[in-house]
Amino acid sequence: MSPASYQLARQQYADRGVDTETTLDLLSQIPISLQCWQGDDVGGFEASAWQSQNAGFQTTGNYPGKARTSEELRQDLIQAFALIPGSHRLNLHACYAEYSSHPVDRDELAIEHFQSWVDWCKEHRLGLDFNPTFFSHRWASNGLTLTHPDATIRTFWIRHAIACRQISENIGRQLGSPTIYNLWIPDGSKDIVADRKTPRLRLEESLDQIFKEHLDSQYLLEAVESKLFGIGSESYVPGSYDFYLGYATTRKKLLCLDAGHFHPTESIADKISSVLQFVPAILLHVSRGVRWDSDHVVILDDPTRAIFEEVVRGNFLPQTHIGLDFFDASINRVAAWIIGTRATQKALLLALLEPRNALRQFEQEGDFTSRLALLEEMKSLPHGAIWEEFCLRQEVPGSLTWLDEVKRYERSILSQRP
Ligand code: RNT
Ligand code: ZN
Repeated sequence: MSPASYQLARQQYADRGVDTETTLDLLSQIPISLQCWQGDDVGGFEASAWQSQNAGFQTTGNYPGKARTSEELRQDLIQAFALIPGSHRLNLHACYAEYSSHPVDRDELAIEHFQSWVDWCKEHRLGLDFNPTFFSHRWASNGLTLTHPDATIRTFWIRHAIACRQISENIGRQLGSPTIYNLWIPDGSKDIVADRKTPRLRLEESLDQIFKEHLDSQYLLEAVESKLFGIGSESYVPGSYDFYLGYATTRKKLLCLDAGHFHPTESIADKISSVLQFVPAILLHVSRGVRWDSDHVVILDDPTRAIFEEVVRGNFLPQTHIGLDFFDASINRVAAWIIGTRATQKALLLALLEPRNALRQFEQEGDFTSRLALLEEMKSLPHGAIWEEFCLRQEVPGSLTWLDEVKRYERSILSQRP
């Protein structure tokens, strides 16, 4: 029996034509892909031979307890998933490979190096998404990969990207749910370039080689991710938004929209209905940039709400894949996952609780006064009670009691990691 607070809230929404029961059902069916890299500050556990400290992005903070091995990362993820309502996915990077005997370089990676992750996902009923890793590697140390002028280096990265496609398809097959493969490269230039054209031509050529072999879209969906700038690529990024919008449109790829990859006042919410007229689907990298692409933990803020309002209002849920992309090393890393995922789900819930039909009708009739009044009215409806009910039905703590569990985990597990 649901608590009285839910019954009252349910009635208030029903009075405005919103059925909270359908809403709760729908919300429970929307998976969020949790980024593995939040658990170890985008480190990965590869053989140190390949690595070089040049991630292309900055993690700040030194909160104790970061995962040092795949086992620890999985243990932390289990704790996070236990306090997040619904059933979700894991988003893995190739630099989280595990070698049984001898380490191989990135262009020789195969499914065996990720089989433990796949088995673990199967055991925990999680979908698994996958990314080639073009950073933290000696051949990415000058910041160039698929646009590198040296064909040897370029082909090394092309081989890596192809290997990752095959791994992704295999994962999708094994788990019976398509793996989202997302390609992002760190390539760019710190200072003014004299030739913006050639690296883009090279990128197009590299991508076409990578995607040449046809793989089954029943098991594999492929996205490309643009960026405005990065640390060390302030002046020029060949894989810009315009570049990938054109690429995804002409090659029928998914477009990845990372909330932190645009001008600070530019919102990805408005892009959704435009790009979905031309690309088959989108991948969201839900993130929170503070003044720059800082990858702060996602919270229930206006930009995040606007993204999901657009997704729901346009009926775009079937064409929208939701992944998180933030990494904060200054707070408890498990709590960061939980806060960011729950905030994303709350933004979805608020969007689903909108009286869409009424709003649309006001708009069609030109009654913009009523439209604005209703939108404002909805903000003070008791959505907290609906969220609590959602958590209750999904058997996770609704209120802040989840934090007590994380604190216990911190005392017994995280604080034991030197
Ligand atoms: C980098 C991109 C990319 C990465 C992950 C680790 O700016 O946002 O998505 O954050 O692949
Ligand atoms: Zn991203």
